Amino acid sequence: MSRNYIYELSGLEDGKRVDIAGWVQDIRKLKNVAFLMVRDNTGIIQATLKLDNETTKHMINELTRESVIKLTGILNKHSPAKGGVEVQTIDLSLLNRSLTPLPLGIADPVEADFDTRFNNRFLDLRKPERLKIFHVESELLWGIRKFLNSEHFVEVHTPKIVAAATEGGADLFGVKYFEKNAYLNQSPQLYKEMLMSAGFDRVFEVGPAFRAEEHNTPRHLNEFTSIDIEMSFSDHNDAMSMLERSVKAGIESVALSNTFRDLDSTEIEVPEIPFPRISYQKCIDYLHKNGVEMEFGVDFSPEQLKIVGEQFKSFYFITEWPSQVRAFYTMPKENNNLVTNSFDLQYRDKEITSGAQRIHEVDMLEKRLKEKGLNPADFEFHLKAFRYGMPPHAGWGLGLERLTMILLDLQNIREVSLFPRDRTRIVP
Ligand code: AMO
Repeated sequence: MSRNYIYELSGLEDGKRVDIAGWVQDIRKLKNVAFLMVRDNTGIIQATLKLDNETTKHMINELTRESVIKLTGILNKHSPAKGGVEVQTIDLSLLNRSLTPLPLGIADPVEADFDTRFNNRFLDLRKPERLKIFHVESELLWGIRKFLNSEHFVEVHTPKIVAAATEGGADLFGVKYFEKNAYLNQSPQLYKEMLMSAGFDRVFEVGPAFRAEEHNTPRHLNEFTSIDIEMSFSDHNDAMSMLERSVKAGIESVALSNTFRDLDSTEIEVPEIPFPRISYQKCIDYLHKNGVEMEFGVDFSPEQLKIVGEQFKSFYFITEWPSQVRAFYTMPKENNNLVTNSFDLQYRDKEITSGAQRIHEVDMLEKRLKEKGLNPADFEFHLKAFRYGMPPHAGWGLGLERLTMILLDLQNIREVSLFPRDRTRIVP
């Protein structure tokens, strides 16, 4: 079906014949004329329709809000309607009539409660401000993909049904895999590392990660999208540099994009790199200076991160985490085994990415597995890749929803997930 997108119309000549298609957001009937507000994914426009015959009058009487229509008309650029542009309808077809009443109004000034919105997410997503979130997310990812591609990373797809945990034994969803027990993968960690042994040099993956975390917070989903990289002959500093350049490229891509069409353009600030780096120990010192207790060897609480984050305007790295709070594969620092060559990328109080240089020597890796209470035999398929020539390597995992959330200053991660999976929600 050939048609004009609504965002294009203001750029066309007055008097031009146009075809538009979309949803009827609002209908106002007078005696001899009807005004329809027609919305597509790029904008909204008023269409006028003369009620000068019985067929048209009948059709308008039958028309409900959110019905899908197609119309042909003449563009009027001297309209008293908002924006000064309207379409004077010549031909209107009803493609699909919406039931009434709607479970969720699209243009209602008062926002519905969270459950009503997410139970009717297909309607909730019709709101232009929701659609914009996913345009931003798409553009952000596109920018990061283009950047990684220009840096010679190969995009890969690793299994999501797996036999072993990556990020420690807890928080795993079990699945029945014929006569065996399997899990939904928490992260592509082990597979991206094995690909370093396979000689891929640089890989990235964008895919789902599953975490059976019991808590319900505004920052956690039970299924999220992870952007992962792994790079050979590299350490944590190389990985941090690749990360800040990736984040900058993604945000730049959003800032330069014109895909929002008629939607309000967002004020996106492209961050300057390099991002500041502060060690875990320095964060503790800062907390102590501010009268907040914190022991070495535990993770920061959200309240502690709020205080640490006050020192920075936007992105910063926390480096040199203690080995107690990092996964078994994390490389210890050469002259100080208490800490690791690891980092988190933070945006104020929010964690966006974790990464590290990895252990590439098999004996050390086995030792660390045991220290973490894991059984090396369960990881034999993985350890094998380290016995026959594993290069030094490093990488990171970035939560796409978290990055989108901070970019748009949204307070709940569910807003940036089309159909969020949380502790209580699995439908729709
Ligand atoms: P980590 O477990 O820290 O590290 O996860 C990496 C990033 O993924 C995002 N993230 C989440 N987003 C939403 N909901 C969740 N439940 C959730 N959990 C994590 C965060 C986080 O920073 N294998 C390592 C990465 C690596 O070292 O390469 C890993 O998975 O943005």
